[in-house]
Amino acid sequence: MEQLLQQIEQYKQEIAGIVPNGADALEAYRIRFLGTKGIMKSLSAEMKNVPVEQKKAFGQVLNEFKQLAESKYEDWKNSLGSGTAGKANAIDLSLPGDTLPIGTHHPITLVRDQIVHIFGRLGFSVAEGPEIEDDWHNFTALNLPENHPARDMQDTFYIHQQPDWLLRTHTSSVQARTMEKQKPPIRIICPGRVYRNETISARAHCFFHQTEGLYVDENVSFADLKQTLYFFVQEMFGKDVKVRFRPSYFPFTEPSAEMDINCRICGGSGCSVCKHTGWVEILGSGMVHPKMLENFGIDSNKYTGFAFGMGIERICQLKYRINDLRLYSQNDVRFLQQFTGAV
Ligand code: 2U9
Repeated sequence: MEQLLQQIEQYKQEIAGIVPNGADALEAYRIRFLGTKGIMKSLSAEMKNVPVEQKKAFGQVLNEFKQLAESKYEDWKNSLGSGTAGKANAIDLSLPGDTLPIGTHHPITLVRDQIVHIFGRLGFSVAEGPEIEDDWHNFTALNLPENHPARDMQDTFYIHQQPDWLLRTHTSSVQARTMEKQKPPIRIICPGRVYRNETISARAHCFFHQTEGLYVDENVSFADLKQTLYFFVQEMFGKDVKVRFRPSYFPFTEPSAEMDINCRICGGSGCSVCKHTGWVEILGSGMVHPKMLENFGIDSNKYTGFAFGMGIERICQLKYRINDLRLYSQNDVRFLQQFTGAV
């Protein structure tokens, strides 16, 4: 009993010394003194240990203390509505709202939209397809039968439970799906994310973005391919851009060619991006292999076509001088905030 009275006296002094401030402190006070596991509750629980003859006196002290703690709480609460502490917490609905920071477009989105826009002006429409593909659409239908060495060019992520399924290694599967259901003329571009089993570094990533294109009609020629791609780079990089085509190999096209442009970083004088050659490769292309047209029931005597593929990150690198592929997926706001404006 002695001890309890002493304790209550201490609490009273503590309460008397409290200077009321913000709502958070008030709530902390309420929990400490008046809460379901608070001081008041535990003092009341002591009643059972007090000798019978002292119960009445202890009850009175406790009651008095309870009233003191409660009135402190009420006064404090009321003061929040009017005093300085209250003003700090009160909401003034007449004030203008906080402006939220405006987001920016990801550079990959900016460049993809620009590519779509440029080819859109030439009559290409966007086609899309699944990122989880089957072996047929990603490889076999594209002239890459099982054991074909070119399959090794693209280390593939296979789905464990379903070995026939994989993460697409290129968006060529979208062209395959389009040729399956649509007859010529076909004029599409296929932007999208692709996956390859690569160790992540500044120069390689296990996913990146491509835009591929396909044009199949009567009388489509290599000259059409060259002019289309020349128009594209002029629109993307400026009229002064220079191009060159080099013979290459892709299983889906014959003949095939890679296209270089003069280095946008150093202007041709030599830098690490162009490996001091003055030229950078930006895309692969070629005339659609007749066998591929036949795979999809398109008469290769009547129709011809061209196709191309490019990495969006590569175009971004040249436009914005982004030299580390990891920056695209780290989502560091300091990086992302640098890209403003719509296309
Ligand atoms: C069909 C017919 C033709 C797609 C093509 C390329 C050339 C090419 C790569 C360049 C760099 C992609 O980002 S990259 O790895 N692509 O060079 N792609 S022709 O040709 C097709 C595809 C599908 C039915």
